Amino acid sequence: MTDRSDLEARLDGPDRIAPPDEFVQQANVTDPNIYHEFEQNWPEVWERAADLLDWDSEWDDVLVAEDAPFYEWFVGGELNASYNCVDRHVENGRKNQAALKWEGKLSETRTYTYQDLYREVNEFAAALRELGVEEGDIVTLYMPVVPELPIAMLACARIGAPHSVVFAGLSGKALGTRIERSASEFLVTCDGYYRRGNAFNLKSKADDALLKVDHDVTSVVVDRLGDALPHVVDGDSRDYHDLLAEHAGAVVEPVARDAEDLLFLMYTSGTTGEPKGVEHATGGYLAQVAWTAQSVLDLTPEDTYWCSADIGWITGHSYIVYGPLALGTTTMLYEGSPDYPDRDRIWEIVERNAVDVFYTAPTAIRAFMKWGAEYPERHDLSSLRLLGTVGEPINPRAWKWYYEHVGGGECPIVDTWWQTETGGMMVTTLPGVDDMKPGSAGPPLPGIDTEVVDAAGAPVEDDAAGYLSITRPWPGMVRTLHGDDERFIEEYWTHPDEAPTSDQSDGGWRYDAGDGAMIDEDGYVTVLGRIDDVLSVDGHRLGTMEVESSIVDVEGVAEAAVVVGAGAGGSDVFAYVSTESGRTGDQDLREQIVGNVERDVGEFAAPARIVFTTELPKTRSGKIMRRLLESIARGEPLGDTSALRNPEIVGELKEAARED
Ligand code: 6R9
Repeated sequence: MTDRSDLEARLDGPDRIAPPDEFVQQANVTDPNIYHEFEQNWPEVWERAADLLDWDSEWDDVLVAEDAPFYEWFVGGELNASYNCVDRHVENGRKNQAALKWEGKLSETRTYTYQDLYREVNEFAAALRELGVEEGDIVTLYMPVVPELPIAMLACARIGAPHSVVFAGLSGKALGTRIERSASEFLVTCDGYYRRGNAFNLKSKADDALLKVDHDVTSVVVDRLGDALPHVVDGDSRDYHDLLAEHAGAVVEPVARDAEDLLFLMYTSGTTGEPKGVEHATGGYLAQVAWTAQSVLDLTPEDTYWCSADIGWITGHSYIVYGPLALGTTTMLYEGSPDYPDRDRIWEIVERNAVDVFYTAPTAIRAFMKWGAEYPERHDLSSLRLLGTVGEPINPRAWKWYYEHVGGGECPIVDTWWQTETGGMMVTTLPGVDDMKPGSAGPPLPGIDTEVVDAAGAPVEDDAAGYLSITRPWPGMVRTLHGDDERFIEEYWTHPDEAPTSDQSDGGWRYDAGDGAMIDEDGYVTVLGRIDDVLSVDGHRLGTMEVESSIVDVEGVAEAAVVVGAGAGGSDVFAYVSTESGRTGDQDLREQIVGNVERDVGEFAAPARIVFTTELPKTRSGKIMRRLLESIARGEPLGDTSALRNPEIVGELKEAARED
């Protein structure tokens, strides 16, 4: 542990912290010239990322921009993601190394070596084939963080069937919509999982979903709960472990997939209630996540690495499953929550497994900070070498707490900005190269170009706030929205004619990230948060519309607006609800609202607090002033309220929020 006074001096000094020497000496990337090299040799330099993978056939072109913004990467190349994440490590003499280490909710543990992973991926791939899954068929996966989830993902990838993972916290209704939209005819789910120690039925949510789907769906059910819940396998369902037994020892040749073939589909929230089916291509995606896992997370095959996200979201896809496994690392899977059975659960797991690299969300860090340093202090965390955060802006205070109390002042922190749509990390320091500035994510990665622009698309000055945009394509980028090319262009892209600064050589299109940001004189990007109606709840992305439309479905509710509160972990959705005249906001209405949101969206989105009001604060143009509601929810100063049509409502809301 670093000397305390030295650490304090470093943290109190100018807000710029150099990476600790000991880290730099062993880091995967240490040459500052890497930025220049990428610049000089773009886009060919991206071959470095692709070279981390084994290809069945070499690509002809690194980038094809002919049909921009439908960019194509490593065109003509062929590879298989499952082969890259599993077989090649077995072939390279590392079959006995742990690939997955799972920590279950009730403190059960399971370890899969690369050989074990190889066996089960092959057996399940054979089972999927037998069930009729063909190359190109979309397989929906609806499971909590159990080993069978990454195994099913890799089995799909092996036979060229794109997966569509739906977060287990989403409702049956949300699952049904996603199955219907993607015309997916196969579902792999499980009987249930534990929530705070109680058995929770997932299969019944999946059954609800299937009732609303018009086509036939064949499902496979994993027995997760044993005797804790009756394991139901009925009708068109098959039992996962029976299928494995039937295909024991089967070997399935990995299918050579075109670099541009769909690896997976991931539904994410947008500004409207309609989920967007983000498509990721096999070659570019895998290259970018492997490269960033190596250069940013600094992973090596010897590492035990833990990303505490849920595999049901992009962070889990890219940095629990594909990135770390492509590099042959040991990746941890954690099913539980950070405070069960106690608030030192995370640190207990880090110590027991000697975790080298830990990656989590600011909302979790703020909860750790609130619980107090005594919890990490109970454990020996000296195995840690690097820390990361993702999902939302991290405030400098939480950053410094993480640096000091978890990293012991000896681990760099990478604050990684990226999105479901970017596939992999985009803006972050390189931990072996760059100084860190708490609160600022860092410069765009080598090969990535960002710009902060005003509403007209012109770049703003240093340190001025604007819209974050990306001015060149990148390998892991979203290829389109499933079945909706038009919406893809509309949502994200500005045409070169309207983008005054764009370089035309790569098609000239500019990607609009939907975030507010500022860039300082060193090129460091500080992300301010979403500028659209998208919330980040407990690290998960959620459209306000999805929740609000579910609330206003309740009889007696006139209008609703949801925001996220101070974020001390767990669901922190704060709902403001105005009622119809004659209806008062009572306990019964509260319960109905919570029940509706749980049913329509999922339990993670259920409001933790509901404030009833006579009216919502609106601007003169009739827009709900969400920023104000957010400040009230967080107990922050309200700022300028002069744009309000009904300023008198503010006092009432503050009062009601205090009482609730
Ligand atoms: C990976 C992921 C994307 C949105 C993104 C932004 C926010 C992510 C951030 C960050 C500030 C960071 N975000 N990382 N904001 N600093 N380091 O989270 O994907 O669920 O699609 O969310 O998350 O607002 O636009 P996704």
